[in-house]
Amino acid sequence: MAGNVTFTMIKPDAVKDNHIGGITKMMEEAGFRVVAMKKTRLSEERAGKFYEVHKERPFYGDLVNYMSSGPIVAMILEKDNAVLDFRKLIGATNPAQAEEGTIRKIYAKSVEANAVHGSDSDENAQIEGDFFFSADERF
Ligand code: IDP
Repeated sequence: MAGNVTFTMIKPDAVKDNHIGGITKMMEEAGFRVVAMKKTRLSEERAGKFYEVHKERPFYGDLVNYMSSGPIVAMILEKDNAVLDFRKLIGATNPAQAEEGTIRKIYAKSVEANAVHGSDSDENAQIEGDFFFSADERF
């Protein structure tokens, strides 16, 4: 299945504002199939671990606080060319630069509270999916 899955989270702001359904609908309508899905809350420690690659970036502390501030929805999604197609569907990191019709353009509030995460490589999709889901939670 390598190359055909990506990992996403609906971030705390979008969950709080009741956009789980709207965002998931956009994903399904774009051809992604939900392989695994869970609503959970990251502790500060787990959020710090998930975003460890950004440890040296100035926004790391704020990002960890934000991502542990409320529940998120984690998902593994399947589709041909999943990682790249999903990055197109979510749009640019900064919603001000995101294209019309992308998830972030519609739902993101700021560069930090940008509604959704999307893996940036096949390798990270596997690592991030494994961070949240065991084999018997995938269908
Ligand atoms: P991505 O999520 O589009 O791949 P990354 O550069 O990997 O973007 O950054 C990870 C997350 O860190 C972003 O989704 C966003 O929530 C947050 N972030 C990125 N850049 C900034 C910034 O300049 N200020 C505050 N938060 C940021």
